[in-house]
Amino acid sequence: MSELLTIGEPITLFAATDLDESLTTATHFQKYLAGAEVNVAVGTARLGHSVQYLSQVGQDAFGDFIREQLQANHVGIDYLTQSPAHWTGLQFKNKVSHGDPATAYFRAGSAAAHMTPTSLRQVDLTGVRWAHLTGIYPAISYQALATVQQLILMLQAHHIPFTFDPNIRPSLWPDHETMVTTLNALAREATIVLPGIGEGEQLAKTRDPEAIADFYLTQGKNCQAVVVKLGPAGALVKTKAGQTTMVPGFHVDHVVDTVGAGDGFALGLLTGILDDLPLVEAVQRANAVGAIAVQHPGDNDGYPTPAALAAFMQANASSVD
Ligand code: KDG
Repeated sequence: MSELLTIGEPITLFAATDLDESLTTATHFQKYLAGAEVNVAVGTARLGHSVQYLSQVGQDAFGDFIREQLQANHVGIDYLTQSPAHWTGLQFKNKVSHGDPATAYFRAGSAAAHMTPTSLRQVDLTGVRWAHLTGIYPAISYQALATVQQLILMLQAHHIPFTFDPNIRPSLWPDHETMVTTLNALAREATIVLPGIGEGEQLAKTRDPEAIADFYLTQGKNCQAVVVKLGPAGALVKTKAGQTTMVPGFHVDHVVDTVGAGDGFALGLLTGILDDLPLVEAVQRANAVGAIAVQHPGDNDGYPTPAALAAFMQANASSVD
């Protein structure tokens, strides 16, 4: 079995190549592998750790594309099935010189949305050291949510810790209250919660990073630490033992695309944990992978190899914001 297990919906992403055109006017697109948990899996494998990605795609050209891309990126696909009855999810995004790109999803009723708790029957947790869950996959259908809840029970039965990144996607939820209640219920089970500052504002109803951390540390059943992502400023870490550390981010001159940076942060942290780094050093690595990610157009194409990560951290040690 692999060190890391994650579950999610893989997406075939078409990213516009013409700058500052809307999705209506853009004419040229490049095809990429995407999906929040896919990104984490790809980046984790690139940093030399074994990972299994649990999902379902359609028996269509894009499902084949995703399977091939995962294999090419050394992500384990023991638990990737292809359904003849449902399509693979698609996403489009434009290319902008400033801010976040516009995105459009075509994923309702996708193959991944049709997984159920019985899809977990074959999963062997022997040797798994950590799992990573996000708030995107449980948002896409009731079956997906039930599957995640079942996986959490299995992880807990095997004493396998897991990170939870809320990854708020309001358009995937029936309403705001359901989103907040469900994401907080999932976060309550996690070992480490990774909210962004904007997510904390919606989920914990405060913009104070330490108060966001306290919200999850107090509510969590097994929460050992909360890492609040503060964008270019870095991240605030607070542990159950009460230790609070502000870990500054790395300066980036030119941001190409912010999508995938949060997943880069998560995989930096996860690989740091798998490498037995102290938590604050794992968060430094998380900041570095996030900073590298924003300098590339696809979600995960910019994630570093161990050599590229070491070179970036050494070269930019003095440029922390
Ligand atoms: O975090 C990156 C994701 O936003 C992207 O890959 C697609 O899964 C996706 C989503 O729902 O936004």
